[in-house]
Amino acid sequence: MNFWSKLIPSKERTTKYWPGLINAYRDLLDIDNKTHIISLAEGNTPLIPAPAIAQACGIIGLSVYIKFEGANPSGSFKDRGMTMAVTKAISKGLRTMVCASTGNTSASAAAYTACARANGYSDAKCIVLVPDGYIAMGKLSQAIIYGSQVVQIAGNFDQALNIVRELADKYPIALVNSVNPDRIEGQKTAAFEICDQLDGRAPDILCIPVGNAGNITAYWAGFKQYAALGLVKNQPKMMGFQAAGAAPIVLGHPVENPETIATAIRIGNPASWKMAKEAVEQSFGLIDSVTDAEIIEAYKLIHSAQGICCEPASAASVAGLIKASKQGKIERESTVVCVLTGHGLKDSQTALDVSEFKPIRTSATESAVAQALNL
Ligand code: AN7
Repeated sequence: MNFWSKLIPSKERTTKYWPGLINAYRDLLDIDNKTHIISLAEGNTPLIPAPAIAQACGIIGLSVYIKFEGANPSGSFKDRGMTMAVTKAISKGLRTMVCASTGNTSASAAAYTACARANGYSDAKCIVLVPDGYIAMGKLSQAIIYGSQVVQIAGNFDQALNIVRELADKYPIALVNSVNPDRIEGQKTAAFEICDQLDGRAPDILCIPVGNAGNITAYWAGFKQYAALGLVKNQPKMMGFQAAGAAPIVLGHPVENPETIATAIRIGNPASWKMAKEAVEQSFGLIDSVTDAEIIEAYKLIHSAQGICCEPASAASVAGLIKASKQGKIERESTVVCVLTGHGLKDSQTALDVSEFKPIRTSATESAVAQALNL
């Protein structure tokens, strides 16, 4: 009997229509009833039991779950914050969204701006600044096809963020990076969902990749709010993981030229640095780095041993859990949730580059195929 076999079969073969996360958690969010919501039915992402990852940790009685944020409409957790940020920007009368991005924020901002156009704001526009040559092709293509104006700068994310902050100060445009508190407000719903999915408990440990540090900040806000409301009795230890070549919080100083294969978290001076430290300290968690080799090993394991499709940056959460397990930092019988922040199809080139499973070419006959396969 595994997790799935123990579930009671439901006579209801269709689930109720999911109203999007603002409507689902409206009473817990800073939003009034008159606001016109811009939503793509984001949220309600699966919490998937991950026995292969638990096994790789080698800790007795460990339960590992994946919060699969790749199942959001634009394929990443950014949609949670973006439904809120674009909704609020539109309600304030702003029509142009701007962001700096390592890729996912730009895809999400572009998607929600298109959604705003569909919902009566035909003049809504989106401008995204990305580091030229350092964003995964899937994300770039999303920003383009959703109809945003992409600006590729000869610089990194940190420089792009400085530029968009200045633009938003000077012009009547909405900054939709996670320095905008509306983004954090939307993203904290992921913590609510995890507690709901675990039947009114928070996990013992939450493992999460850290880039600009908005998401770890949002999760901690969500867990604290659920505990304060008495909806859960416990709070998780927050364990955040940066890529070793882009690990300013771990090192204790900004990194001028961050480098990692996990381009989504190639960030040297996180905007929510202080809040990330607070989350880790208040929850008795930790912040650590994982090397690109550890990220890629976890990335391959998540796919080939577990069947879940995530991008390299997301795999930092699992790589971090495995590292912490080996260091004796994970207690027996713990319930751990690893957040997989973005969908693997955004960066299929990395999958092709790193996998040891290679396609074989044959002529188109049964015998040639059988021979090539050594059947
Ligand atoms: C897949 O898109 O910063 O610590 O500009 O895309 O909240 O920044 C993306 C970040 C983790 C880190 N996983 O989250 C952007 C951007 C994925 C990401 C992070 C990002 P934060």
